[in-house]
Amino acid sequence: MTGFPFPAGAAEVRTVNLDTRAQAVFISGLTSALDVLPFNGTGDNDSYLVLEFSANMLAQQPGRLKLFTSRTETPRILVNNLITPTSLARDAQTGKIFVTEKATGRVMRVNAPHAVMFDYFGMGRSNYLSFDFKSESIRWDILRNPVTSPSQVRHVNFGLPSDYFVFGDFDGDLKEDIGVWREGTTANSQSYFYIMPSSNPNTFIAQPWGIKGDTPVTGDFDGDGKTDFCVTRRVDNQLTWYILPSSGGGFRSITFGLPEDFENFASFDFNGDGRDDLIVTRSDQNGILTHYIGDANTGALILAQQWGNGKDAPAFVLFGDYTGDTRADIAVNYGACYSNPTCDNAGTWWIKETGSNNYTVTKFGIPFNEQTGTGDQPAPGDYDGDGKFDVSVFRPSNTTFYALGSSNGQFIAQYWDGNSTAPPANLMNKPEFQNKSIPTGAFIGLVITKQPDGTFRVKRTFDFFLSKN
Ligand SMILES: [Ca+2]
Ligand SMILES: [Ca+2]
Ligand SMILES: [Ca+2]
Ligand SMILES: [Ca+2]
Repeated sequence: MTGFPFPAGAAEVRTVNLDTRAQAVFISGLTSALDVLPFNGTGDNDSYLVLEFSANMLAQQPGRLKLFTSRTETPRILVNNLITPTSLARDAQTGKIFVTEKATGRVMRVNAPHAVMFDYFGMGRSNYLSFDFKSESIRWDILRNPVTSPSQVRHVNFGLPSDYFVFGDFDGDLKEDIGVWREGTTANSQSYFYIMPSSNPNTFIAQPWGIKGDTPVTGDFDGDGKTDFCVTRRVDNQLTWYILPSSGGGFRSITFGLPEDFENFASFDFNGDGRDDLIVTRSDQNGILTHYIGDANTGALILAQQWGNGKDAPAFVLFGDYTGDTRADIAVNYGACYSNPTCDNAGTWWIKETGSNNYTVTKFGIPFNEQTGTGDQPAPGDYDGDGKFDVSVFRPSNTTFYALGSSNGQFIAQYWDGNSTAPPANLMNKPEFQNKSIPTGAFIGLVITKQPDGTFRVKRTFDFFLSKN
């Protein structure tokens, strides 16, 4: 390497045409770039790993491993503490990335990167996603984030209104795949995951997995960067998880939790080992919630965390990494209080940081009122693309997503009615544009509410907002 002090932003990845010897800038804005690797090996790539020797040579800062899910957008930083890194390699089977370090003489192993939740375009941010239930099949209406002009959207008819939506990156190309789980019938209990892989959207995968009565759960339990098929089943007074790992090796059955617990549809990694964990939530008679996190290989308890309660207001539980340390945290968003809709807790987000005693409380949006069904619905995701989930809601009354960007606290507002990013004139007088769709966030969490008889009931937000059961 020559060119000390390697000013920030001056390094590039260039393409070279071997026949004409013409060069062109491929990725710019890098600092002391040393190595580049197409993420998917060969073929039509649009994701790249780039290694930087130092983030700032004069300040003796460590090196970084960057992931470009699009070569023109801001990259994700996978590792920022490499000491004199020199080259990288990736094991496609396990998804692991290896980096050599010159000064230390080490080879570092980096966990497989994962798609950002609800990122169907591969831009490293959650997309604005809504569903249209008005026809026989579900229409997925996906608005790319960041929103461009003209906007880039996908409209895909996939799944039936009776299906369960599933979210994940099953083919491991760092883009979410559209998918559903279709429960079997009394006559034929075989159930199926149907997935439209983003790497080959003209086909679909039909994976028989589970039987009638099971619950679909998605997560990357083996840590190879691809979402695995999983269902849970309540048998013999146990809660059993049936996982089909994408890296092969046959299925696993793991016992974790109690039959009366609620497993989250989407799994997250709580200890930062790159594998998603088993998550169940339990309420006591006083409506106090405890979340149990288990290892997906062994079923061993990793964490038991009390957080949130349904005593004064409905409480939405939304797992996700809100602090950006690759470990999932627990957020609880309270709706309007049962007796006093404007009570202090109404509309607050209580976020418990995993691995410390820290938590934050943020008031945001219009509290969801269970009696009237009005107000904001939580819509978790990373909308500003900084690797941290944001406090974010969807407001059905004006079909608008609102988020508080975690990178710098900016207020994000995005109208999206499934067809247009611009609200019609006099929106409030046009009921056909209101309450039109249901946001994604409504599908991945849990909610606890107090019943008229004083008992508490936990439901999946999927069932709660779709008024199932
Ligand atoms: Ca994918
Ligand atoms: Ca996997
Ligand atoms: Ca975290
Ligand atoms: Ca964020």
